[in-house]
Amino acid sequence: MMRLEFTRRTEDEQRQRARAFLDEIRLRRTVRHFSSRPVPRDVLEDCIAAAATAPSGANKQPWTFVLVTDQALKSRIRQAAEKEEDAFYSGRAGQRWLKDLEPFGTNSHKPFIDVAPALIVLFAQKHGSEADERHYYVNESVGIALGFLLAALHHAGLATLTHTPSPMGFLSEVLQRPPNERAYVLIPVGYPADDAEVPVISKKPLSEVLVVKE
Ligand code: IYR
Repeated sequence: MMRLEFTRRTEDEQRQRARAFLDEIRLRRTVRHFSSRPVPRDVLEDCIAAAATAPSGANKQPWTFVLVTDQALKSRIRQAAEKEEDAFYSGRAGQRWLKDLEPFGTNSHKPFIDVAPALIVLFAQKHGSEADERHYYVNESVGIALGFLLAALHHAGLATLTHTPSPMGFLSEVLQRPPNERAYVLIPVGYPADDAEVPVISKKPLSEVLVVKE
């Protein structure tokens, strides 16, 4: 064991920082219209390093981040994703799901995959590279790392989209990942296009999502 490093803050500081974070994260939007303007590699690496500080079951860190900026590779990924999405939108999803997606105006056309300057593909590791190394709470752990990553990228000034073409098996193939890994999410990263639009949505008020017992 070692001594904890912890920054103690006054309640006023806590209030100020909590509100500042809220004001900032509130402005994060899922972006589907990207500019092709390149993004600095060191910024992406710092954001991925921030994500990789996430807590995980038994600190197994059951994740791999694949950063793709190669144009040909992005195009292959787009092509494979659109093939799956064609099947999704033309039947696999079912009526109900398609109805729920209507407000977002999504379809099987996924230009953001090869227009965005970078893709981060997050893989979850079912177990370690040797099958006898167990991983625990893999979904929870990778979900937390994803949350850190989205917050870090937004904080740095970059736009993101959490894209989950389904199924995502093709990503293992195209990106040559080992069998203990499965794609968890595909994240286009970059700057919004000048004319980017987003759907009009709202978040539930705190009173609907918070239950206090005191
Ligand atoms: N993967 C599809 C469908 C889709 C599903 C949900 I749930 C969304 O919130 C958004 C899209 C697509 O990316 O179009």
